Amino acid sequence: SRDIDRVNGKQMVQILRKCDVIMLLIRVFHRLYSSPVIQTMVDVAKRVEMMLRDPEESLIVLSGCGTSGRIAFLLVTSFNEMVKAPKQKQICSYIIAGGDRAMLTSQEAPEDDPALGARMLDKICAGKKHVLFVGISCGMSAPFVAGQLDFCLKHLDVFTPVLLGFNPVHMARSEPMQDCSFHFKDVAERMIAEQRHKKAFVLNPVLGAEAISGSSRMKGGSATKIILESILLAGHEAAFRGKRMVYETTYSHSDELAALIHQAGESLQMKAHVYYIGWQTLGIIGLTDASECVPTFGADFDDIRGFINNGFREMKNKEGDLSFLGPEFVIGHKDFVDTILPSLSQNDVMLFLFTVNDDLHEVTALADQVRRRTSNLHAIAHDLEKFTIPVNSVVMRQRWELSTKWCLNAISTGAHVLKGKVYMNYMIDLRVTNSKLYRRAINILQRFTGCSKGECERALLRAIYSTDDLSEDMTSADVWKHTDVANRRDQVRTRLFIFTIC
Ligand code: S6P
Repeated sequence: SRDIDRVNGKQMVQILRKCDVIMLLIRVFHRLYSSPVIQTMVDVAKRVEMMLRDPEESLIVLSGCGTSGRIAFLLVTSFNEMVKAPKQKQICSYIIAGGDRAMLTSQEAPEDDPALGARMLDKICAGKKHVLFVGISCGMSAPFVAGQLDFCLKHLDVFTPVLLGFNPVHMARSEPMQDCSFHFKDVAERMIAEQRHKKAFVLNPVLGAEAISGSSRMKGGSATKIILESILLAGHEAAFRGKRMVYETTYSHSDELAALIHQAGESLQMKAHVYYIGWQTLGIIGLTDASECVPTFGADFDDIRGFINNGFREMKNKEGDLSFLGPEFVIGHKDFVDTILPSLSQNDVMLFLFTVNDDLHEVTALADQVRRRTSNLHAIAHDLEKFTIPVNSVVMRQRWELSTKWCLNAISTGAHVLKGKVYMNYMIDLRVTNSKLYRRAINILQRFTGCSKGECERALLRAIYSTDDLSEDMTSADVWKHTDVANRRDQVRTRLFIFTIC
């Protein structure tokens, strides 16, 4: 993908398509090499079954930061819907670092806090006798998740921890964590040791690099969804077969996708907007994709925005209606009609996301309203035609969700590439708001300047502290002190950009 910043939309879709197919080959690859990955999935699926047999005393928790937490939320929503548990007895629960607001806005700082992760997990599991905990960290790096796994390892009588990530354990992060005596790699190694007694599980198939280096919202997020769905449904054979069909159906529309990338790219370049209007879980996929553009490409929250039918009522998130938190949290279709529609222009791209199972009268009525203001109106609409083998409606919806995720990831990534937010395949418009991003910023500077690590770190610190004369206090401070300063500067709207002049 190194040339992704120089190709047209059609070639971009081909590059992304090749990256996504690697995920689908995991199963073939691991079977060929009789990998333990499939066995581990079966073992974890058995634990899910045990939890379902004893729902009163048991809980399944999916947890992660950023995209990993958003995927956890989506999976939990679908799964609880499938088992139709009444709200107070939900068998499956999610944790996202930073709380529900992190579903719509990037909250990078809590990702660095292992104690916070452990506290949130402890709270949510109060009174449960058996907890299956799945900690998701694509890069095997998030301290928040490490803190939770460590907590589980100390209470193996109640917890069965599972680590889901896409790096080998020896490449897990070994950097010290805030107020903590262990690092991520320590925890991953302890998990491996417990796996021998089937008391803990590490699921870490290798996916290869992301199309945009470090943008784990793409392949990492999709693989998290595929793997956990397979486990939760305890039917990984059928699920994988279905996913391949989704892949073929989605990418058979490469020309239309390329055209949408160009439309969206042009809009962003004209400082216009892209609006996703989604129904049900496709609305959640739209909200997620839109909110991730802020940390991934340094976008403004209103460059690409998502809206869902019935707003927070449809989201059914734990903390309820968050619209009082600010404009980023205004997400209902009605809000779109009241606040955006009156000033919608021909340069804005409108993208409707729905399926045959949605209220098509409602879709048509909204489309008619939009058409009065612009003809730049598009849709990703799913029907049943392509799928000849009958499957239940939950599996069908999961397939529509994955297809929509792939389309939106391609459109938002492609549009930002065209806007110049990616150099080669690096996200160069980066805010240094947690330790992972701090390290990434230094690596990017090193990669493109050829200067030493020390020189690049000092350059970064000079930018963070806005001074050419770094004091001893500044250079010797911990990483989280630096990211804290960078975060606070962001609050006064001084953004810290890392960019390359080429
Ligand atoms: C990546 C996204 C980030 C990550 C988050 C967690 O595209 O912007 O928000 O999801 O940093 O990463 P990980 O490696 O712990 O899943």
